[in-house]
Amino acid sequence: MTDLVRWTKEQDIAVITIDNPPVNALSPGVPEGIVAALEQIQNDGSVKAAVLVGAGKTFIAGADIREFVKLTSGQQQGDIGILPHLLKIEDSAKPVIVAIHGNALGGGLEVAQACHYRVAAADAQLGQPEVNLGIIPGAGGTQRLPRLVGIERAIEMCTTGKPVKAIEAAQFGLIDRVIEADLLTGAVAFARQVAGKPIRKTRERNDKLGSADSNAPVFAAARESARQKYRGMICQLAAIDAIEAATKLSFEQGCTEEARLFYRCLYSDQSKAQIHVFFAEREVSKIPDIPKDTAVMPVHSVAIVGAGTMGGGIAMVCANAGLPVVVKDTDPAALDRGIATIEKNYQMSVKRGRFTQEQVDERMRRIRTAVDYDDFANVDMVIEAVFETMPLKKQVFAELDRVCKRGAILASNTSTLNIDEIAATTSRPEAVIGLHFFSPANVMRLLEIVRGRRTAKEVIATCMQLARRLGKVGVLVGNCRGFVGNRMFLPYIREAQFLVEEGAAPEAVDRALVDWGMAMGPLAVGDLGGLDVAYRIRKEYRHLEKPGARQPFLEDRLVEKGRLGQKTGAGWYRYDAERRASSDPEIPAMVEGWVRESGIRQRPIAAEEIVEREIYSLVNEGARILEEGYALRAGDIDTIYVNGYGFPAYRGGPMWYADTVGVKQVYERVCEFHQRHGVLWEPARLLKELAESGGTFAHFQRVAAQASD
Ligand code: T1G
Repeated sequence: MTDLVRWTKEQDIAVITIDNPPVNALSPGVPEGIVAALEQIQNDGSVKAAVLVGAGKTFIAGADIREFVKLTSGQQQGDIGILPHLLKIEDSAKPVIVAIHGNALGGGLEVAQACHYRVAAADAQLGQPEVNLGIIPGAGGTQRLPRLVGIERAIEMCTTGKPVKAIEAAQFGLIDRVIEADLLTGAVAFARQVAGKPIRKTRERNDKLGSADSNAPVFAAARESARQKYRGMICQLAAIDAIEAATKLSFEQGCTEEARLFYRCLYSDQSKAQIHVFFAEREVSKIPDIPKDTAVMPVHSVAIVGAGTMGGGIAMVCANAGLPVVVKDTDPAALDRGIATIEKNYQMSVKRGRFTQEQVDERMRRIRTAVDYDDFANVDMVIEAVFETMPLKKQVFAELDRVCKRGAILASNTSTLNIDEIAATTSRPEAVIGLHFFSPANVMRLLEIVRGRRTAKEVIATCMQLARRLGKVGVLVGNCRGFVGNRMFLPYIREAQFLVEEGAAPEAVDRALVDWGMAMGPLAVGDLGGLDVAYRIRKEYRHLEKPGARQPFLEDRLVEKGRLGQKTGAGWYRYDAERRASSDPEIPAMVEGWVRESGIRQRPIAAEEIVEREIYSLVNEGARILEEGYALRAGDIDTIYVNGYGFPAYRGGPMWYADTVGVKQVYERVCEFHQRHGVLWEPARLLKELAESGGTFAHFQRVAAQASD
């Protein structure tokens, strides 16, 4: 018995319990504890079989990822060392039945595969999510899983990383029985039924491994699809290689090949970046001056002002989380359009199998509409999502201040406007906060939570918790222009225009970033969001630009020609009725004419320079945001960019990427750009400091500059 693993007896059945909160990770001592318990059980003649369970809310959620960081950072030598313990479980003379509740992920599912039988609660989830960390299963999962479920299912589970529900897993043989009633009682009863029967070891089952001829096209198709779906990533292809090894080699040789592929992935920059993203996404909820026990206000009802694209998406997010929501719009026609869009989006989700029709009906019943504030008096939270102008926002917040109960949270979905200025129109600035959703709000995981100068800690704590309830990654940011995400995005899309002015074709700019890993090129993103949006922001804030700063002009010209992007069928690209993009032969001619007028001399620009100028513009502005205290950690910025701006997780986010390249190298390039392109490339003080001190962004942390008064 160790303090991580204990066992008890239910008459003739032993129950081995893993107790390593919060997620029963396979930390050092856990695999050893299971094996030690089994050895004692072998010697206890009164025991016929053993059931393996997890204490708390879940079974094993995988290997302890922190141990990987110790290995790859050189703090620790050796290997993860789980596989030998699983062989001992499998070699138990008495049947071992795993009983799964919550999650059996990664090493947790590998433990289950090494057991002789698997039972689970109906809502349990089973998966091999290692690719989300840039690795592959490393404890025999690529060898045992195909033996249990066949190669195609194994490939799908290991390359998508998506978990499956126990009921589905039972249908394809991964689970032997779904227990509807009490799991432990059901598992012990099941163990009694199988006790004494011949034991089947998973590693000896080869009936589902197919033949070289039948497998070859499956592996070829899987590799082709992985190359397209996971552009630039190595782990999915490595997982396919390991599963193929299972069909060609003995179990032992297959495990050796799996280990070789596993460590190659683990020590790759891609995996280090993805593991950084994993922990950064969990770190964002830790706010230095807001302790974990800060009071959280009840949020049982939400009202939304504005039934446009954002208002409708936010209503869906709330309804999906079980919250009753009222959507108000002054214009009944806008309300009808808003509801129609919500219904259309839900029908798409039904088509894609995300929701059943019953679930959609349930959600639609939670959404009510209103043309006045009558229903706002008792709501716990209001989210304003009206047109992005300050006068309108101020008018709405003055009205909310009049009609909403004391204690209600008043939030704005503004993406650029000053939260303090909005809050100042109310008698309760401490209740005002920014909740910046990203479009489409019902899809994008990111939520920027904007702290105003007077926002109360309880309001912030409540919104951080609400973000999790809404299935969002909530990141706390300071109240500066464009907050964090959009403030960094401004120099990024500006630099894209400068690159075209200087001679790069629009397609070349976008292709360079997409080939590098971005989900979409900066110019195509402009077309998606509408070139008029950035045009209006540029105009509104031109007076705040640095004196003598170069101004981009191409998008202004496009907008003035009515080319607003996808919504007008033309922007940087031309779009057909299905909004598919194609190059527009008119663009090179127009650009050439406008550039000639400007006197800018054009030159060939390599993809490498395009990527550096784009990504380093993010890093430089990110450094400024950190030094000014508008973001708490570099990891927060990385979490924002990976979840809100299509930044590849396998590059870790802009700040992590800068550390990977080397802050000194980034700084030197930024200085060169400063020389060549002027004041907009002035290096951030923090970038300079870290470059000169040999520091990294990963360790830079600063308490939010704005402590509430
Ligand atoms: N290792 C270490 N810490 C972990 C962990 C893990 N596997 N999983 C979670 N945590 C910590 C997390 O950092 C947080 O800490 C706390 O637990 C709660 O997590 C050998 C190679 C299970 C679905 O990829 O997906 O096995 O911030 O906030 O929302 O082949 O955690 O409180 O200090 O996420 O309820 C494969 C990773 C590993 C699953 C629960 N397993 N975990 O979600 O809680 S590789 C995974 C999750 C592997 C083998 C291979 C989720 C969860 P803190 P949380 P949650």
